[in-house]
Order: sequence, then structure tokens, then C-alpha cells
Amino acid sequence: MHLGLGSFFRAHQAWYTQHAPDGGDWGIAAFTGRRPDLARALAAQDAVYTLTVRGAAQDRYEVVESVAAVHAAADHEAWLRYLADPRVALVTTTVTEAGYALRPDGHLDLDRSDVGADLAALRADPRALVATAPGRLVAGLAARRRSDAGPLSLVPCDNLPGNGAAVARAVLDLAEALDPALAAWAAAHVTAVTTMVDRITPEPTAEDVARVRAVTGALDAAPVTTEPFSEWVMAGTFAAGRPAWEAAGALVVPDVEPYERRKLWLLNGAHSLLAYAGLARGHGTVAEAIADETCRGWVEQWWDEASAHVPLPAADVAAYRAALLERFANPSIRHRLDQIAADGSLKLPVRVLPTLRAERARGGLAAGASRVVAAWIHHLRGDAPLRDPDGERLRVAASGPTAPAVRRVLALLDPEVAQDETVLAAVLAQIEEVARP
Ligand code: CS2
Repeated sequence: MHLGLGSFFRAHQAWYTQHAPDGGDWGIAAFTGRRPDLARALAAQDAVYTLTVRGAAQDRYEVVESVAAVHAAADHEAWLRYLADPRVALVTTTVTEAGYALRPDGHLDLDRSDVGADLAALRADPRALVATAPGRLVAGLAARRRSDAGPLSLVPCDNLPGNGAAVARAVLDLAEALDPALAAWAAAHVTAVTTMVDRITPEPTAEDVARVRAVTGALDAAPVTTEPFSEWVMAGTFAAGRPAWEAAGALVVPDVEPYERRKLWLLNGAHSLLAYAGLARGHGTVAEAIADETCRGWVEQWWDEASAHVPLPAADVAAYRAALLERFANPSIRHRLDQIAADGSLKLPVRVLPTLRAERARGGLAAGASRVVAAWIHHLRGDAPLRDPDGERLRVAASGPTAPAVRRVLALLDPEVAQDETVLAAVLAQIEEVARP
């Protein structure tokens, strides 16, 4: 099963399943996170879709058939029915960083109104329709326990460090609040696998539909476009088996952390920098921003700083950086900066702050890291619509005279960093720099 039917899942986990030698023995029942549109469009074409893999020089078209059924979130009865079936072995999730509803301390935010509403609904009726990812997972586990359907693994595929432990925390915290016996059952029967996922997959456009039709003749209302590069690294126990994803290129390792740092800091950190600095400099896409010498120099500086804390051989990191430059410059992938700019309050703490703290601890200036923060604050101070779960609070904190605004935003990000006068001064100077035409 999959929760979070969207482009990335269709270009990544579904693609690996399609390419696993035993993929034909498996099928994925995929559920949308919120909006039902994609489930409707895909259901009308038997959940089959075209994946366009766009390189700088040529495109490849592939028909993906590993998704067996698609459902809207509202089809909660189906969700519970599948999870009560012992043949279901895995639930992969792509629900964004915000979707796990975790507090900065890593525990489920039971004060969040949607989480509280789900808890109340489940207390009243275990089959009630719930909205959040933790709510849906816990409702599903309760159904699985009632039917004694056996072990299961959760496989989160979002850009969170230690995402296996994170989803386990979210689920166990909610289960504990609902029914400690359910939490005990889940702890004994459900494992959470940690993953690093990577494939740049922008939101599809009407142009994708037209191109697929023109080139392949297929009338596909929901094609996906992605890049040739793809990585999936995982660690942990699969309690009820899995497709042979490693035969399709996935890596199964004892520890994901080195890969996770490399990807979250170098790729995603640079993405956030390009998003905020690039938008400030009038760019619309990653390819445009990386072609701008100034942005590119800032990215290199950030990479020099972050690389020092990636526990992989220097040659590997250098090769990864070179590949990233090519991936970012891929002219066939229109990856919009405003899409990446969303949810900065959740992204910066995992993409940039670890390097900032590590650099300051060893007496460095952390200018590469602080520039990402500066570009973000500049974005918060602008008048483009903010997409962030903490948007209202951030907009207020970021308004008015610059120096106190920077201190207020930093305090929301990390109170300790907000006390660091060196970082404050750097951020102030860099906001000016980012804003300069
Ligand atoms: C991007 C990611 O939107 C974002 O924040 O940084 O979606 C990025 O494209 C993927 O992680 C690439 O694997």
C-alpha cells in the first residue's frame, strides 16, 4: 500500500516495484493524501500511466503498471480493508515533512488541531474517517490487529532524517494516546524502515500531457515527468517481505545516515538556497537559478561547508556534487522554485541547521549555511504568498525593521542560534546581498 499518491511516488517507489524482477507478484494499492483528483484521473485509466524520463539530450517513455488500485482518501473503508488483509506487507508513505505532524523534539504534536480531531474521532469510532497520516496509519493498524493479520512494515519516503524512527514515533505516540494495548501490539508487529529517497520530479504540467500524446499517441490524463537519476537507500527489517527492489537498483545498507546527510544537505540544502535566493534574483526554475553565476557561487560555498560533515570519502562527495550540477542544469526538467520554497520552517532545520551548528561549534563562520537562512528570511519578508504550516507566525516575526525581525525568526528556528551574534550579523549582511539585483 502507499499513502500519498502523487508524482514522486509514481516516479520512484512505483518505478522500483515495476523494475523488481518479482514485481509482477506485487501490486500497490495507492491512496491520495488529500485531494481526490489524481485518484479519479488514474482510476479512469486502470491506474496505468506514462513516465517520461527526461535527460538533457533525450527523453524515454515508459508505461508503469505496478499500481494495481487507486483510492481517494475518503475511501477509508478500503484503506481499513486492505490493512486487515495479511497479504498486505508494506505501507510506503510520501506525505511531506509536515505530514508526520511531529514536534521539534520528535514526538507527535498532539496539540495540532487535526491530530487532536483524529484522536477524538478514533476514540469515538475506530472506523471513523481520519485526516492525518498518523491518524490513518493508526486506524489501519487497529484494523489489522482486530483481524489478526500479522506483521507489517512502514516505509516512509520523505526527506526527514531518520524517517523510520520518525514515523514509528508518530504512530506509537498516537496509538498510546488511543489505546496502550494497540501501541504494544504495534511495537511487537510493525517495523519501520529508514530510507533515503532521491529523484527530482516536478509537478506535472499540461505540456506533459500534450507531449506524451504527441510522442507516444497515448491519451494519458496523468503522466509523470522525472529525471534519469534515481536513488533509494534503505535500512531496517521488512517484517513481511518486500519486492526485490535491490535488483532494480535500490541499496540495502546497515546505516542510511551517511547517504541521508549527503542527499539532504547537498541536494536539498542547495535546493532551498536556490529557491529563496533564486526567487529574489528573479528566477523561476532550478535550471535558471543554477545558470546564474552568483547563485552558483553561493551553492558551491554551501557545498564546501556542508561536505566537511558528510561521513563519506571525499571522492564520492566530489562526484555527487558534479552530478548535482548536471541534474540542476538539466534543461528538460522545469522544477519550479516556488514549489521548493514551500515549508521552509520544516526544511531548513534538517537541511541546513546541522551544518550551521557544527561549523559554529568548531569556530567557523558558517557563512554558506547562514546565507540559506538569510535568503529564507528575505523570502518571508517579501509579499509572495507563503506556503508553510507556520506561515502566519513567521510572517509576523519577519516583518518590520530588519535586525529585530532576524532575531525573532531565528528564535523560532532555533533559540540557541538566535543568541549567536556572529550568525546574526552574517544573516543581516547576507539579506542585503541576496536582495541586491
Ligand atoms: C525539493 C525535493 O521540494 C523540495 O523541497 O528539494 O522535493 C527534491 O526535489 C527531492 O528530494 C529530490 O529527490
